[in-house]
Amino acid sequence: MKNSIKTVLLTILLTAYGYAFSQKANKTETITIQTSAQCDMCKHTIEKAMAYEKGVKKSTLDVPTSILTVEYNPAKTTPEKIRKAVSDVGYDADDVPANPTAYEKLNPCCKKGAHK
Ligand SMILES: [Cu+2]
Repeated sequence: MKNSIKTVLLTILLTAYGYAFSQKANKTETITIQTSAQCDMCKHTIEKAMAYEKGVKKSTLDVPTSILTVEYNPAKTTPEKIRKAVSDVGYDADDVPANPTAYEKLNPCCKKGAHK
Protein backbone atom coordinates (compact mmCIF):
# COMPACT_ATOMS: atom_id res chain seq x y z
CA MET A 1 0.00 0.00 0.00
CA LYS A 2 2.72 2.41 0.96
CA ASN A 3 4.60 1.71 -2.23
CA SER A 4 1.60 2.41 -4.43
CA ILE A 5 1.13 5.84 -2.79
CA LYS A 6 4.78 6.56 -3.52
CA THR A 7 4.25 5.54 -7.15
CA VAL A 8 1.23 7.79 -7.48
CA LEU A 9 3.07 10.75 -5.96
CA LEU A 10 6.07 10.17 -8.20
CA THR A 11 3.83 9.99 -11.26
CA ILE A 12 2.14 13.29 -10.33
CA LEU A 13 5.51 14.92 -9.75
CA LEU A 14 6.94 13.74 -13.08
CA THR A 15 3.81 14.79 -14.96
CA ALA A 16 3.97 18.27 -13.43
CA TYR A 17 7.67 18.54 -14.21
CA GLY A 18 7.14 17.40 -17.80
CA TYR A 19 4.33 19.90 -18.21
CA ALA A 20 6.47 22.78 -16.91
CA PHE A 21 9.27 21.76 -19.25
CA SER A 22 7.03 21.60 -22.32
CA GLN A 23 5.60 25.01 -21.44
CA LYS A 24 9.10 26.47 -21.42
CA ALA A 25 9.90 24.93 -24.82
CA ASN A 26 6.74 26.42 -26.34
CA LYS A 27 7.26 29.83 -24.82
CA THR A 28 5.80 32.70 -26.80
CA GLU A 29 6.51 36.35 -26.24
CA THR A 30 4.57 39.30 -27.59
CA ILE A 31 5.89 42.67 -28.70
CA THR A 32 4.19 45.73 -30.09
CA ILE A 33 5.97 47.82 -32.69
CA GLN A 34 4.99 51.30 -33.83
CA THR A 35 5.21 51.24 -37.62
CA SER A 36 4.60 53.80 -40.39
CA ALA A 37 1.81 51.71 -41.98
CA GLN A 38 -1.22 53.68 -43.19
CA CYS A 39 -3.67 51.45 -45.04
CA ASP A 40 -4.83 47.89 -45.64
CA MET A 41 -2.17 47.43 -48.30
CA CYS A 42 0.53 48.27 -45.76
CA LYS A 43 -1.08 45.85 -43.33
CA HIS A 44 -1.00 43.12 -45.96
CA THR A 45 2.66 43.80 -46.86
CA ILE A 46 3.86 43.77 -43.26
CA GLU A 47 1.81 40.77 -42.14
CA LYS A 48 3.00 38.84 -45.19
CA ALA A 49 6.63 39.66 -44.32
CA MET A 50 5.98 38.49 -40.76
CA ALA A 51 4.47 35.23 -42.05
CA TYR A 52 7.82 34.42 -43.69
CA GLU A 53 9.91 35.65 -40.76
CA LYS A 54 11.60 32.87 -38.79
CA GLY A 55 10.30 32.43 -35.24
CA VAL A 56 7.19 34.57 -35.73
CA LYS A 57 3.99 32.78 -34.80
CA LYS A 58 1.37 35.43 -35.38
CA SER A 59 1.20 39.09 -36.34
CA THR A 60 -1.58 41.64 -36.47
CA LEU A 61 -1.32 45.19 -37.69
CA ASP A 62 -3.90 47.64 -36.40
CA VAL A 63 -4.33 50.17 -39.22
CA PRO A 64 -5.79 53.10 -37.19
CA THR A 65 -2.85 53.11 -34.75
CA SER A 66 -0.20 51.55 -37.11
CA ILE A 67 0.77 49.29 -34.24
CA LEU A 68 2.03 45.84 -35.16
CA THR A 69 1.58 43.12 -32.54
CA VAL A 70 3.84 40.12 -33.00
CA GLU A 71 3.85 36.80 -31.17
CA TYR A 72 7.22 35.11 -31.50
CA ASN A 73 9.40 32.35 -30.13
CA PRO A 74 12.29 34.01 -28.23
CA ALA A 75 14.45 30.93 -28.84
CA LYS A 76 14.27 31.58 -32.61
CA THR A 77 14.18 35.34 -33.09
CA THR A 78 14.53 38.69 -31.32
CA PRO A 79 12.61 42.00 -31.35
CA GLU A 80 15.61 43.52 -33.21
CA LYS A 81 15.30 40.98 -36.04
CA ILE A 82 11.55 41.53 -36.24
CA ARG A 83 11.96 45.33 -36.45
CA LYS A 84 14.59 44.87 -39.15
CA ALA A 85 12.19 42.66 -41.15
CA VAL A 86 9.57 45.45 -40.99
CA SER A 87 12.17 47.99 -42.11
CA ASP A 88 13.20 45.69 -44.97
CA VAL A 89 9.72 45.88 -46.51
CA GLY A 90 9.76 49.70 -46.37
CA TYR A 91 8.26 50.73 -43.04
CA ASP A 92 9.59 52.36 -39.89
CA ALA A 93 9.61 50.04 -36.87
CA ASP A 94 9.94 51.96 -33.59
CA ASP A 95 13.36 53.63 -33.79
CA VAL A 96 14.46 51.58 -36.83
CA PRO A 97 13.86 53.69 -39.97
CA ALA A 98 12.47 52.11 -43.14
CA ASN A 99 15.02 50.62 -45.52
CA PRO A 100 15.26 53.42 -48.17
CA THR A 101 15.40 51.02 -51.15
CA ALA A 102 12.34 49.11 -49.96
CA TYR A 103 10.52 52.36 -49.17
CA GLU A 104 11.09 53.62 -52.75
CA LYS A 105 9.43 50.48 -54.10
CA LEU A 106 6.25 50.93 -52.07
CA ASN A 107 2.98 51.69 -53.78
CA PRO A 108 2.54 55.53 -53.86
CA CYS A 109 -0.49 55.29 -51.57
CA CYS A 110 1.69 53.67 -48.92
CA LYS A 111 4.34 56.39 -48.82
CA LYS A 112 4.46 58.78 -45.91
CA GLY A 113 1.89 61.53 -46.02
CA ALA A 114 -0.14 59.82 -48.78
CA HIS A 115 -3.17 59.56 -46.51
CA LYS A 116 -2.89 62.94 -44.80
CU1 LIG B 1 -0.47 51.44 -47.54
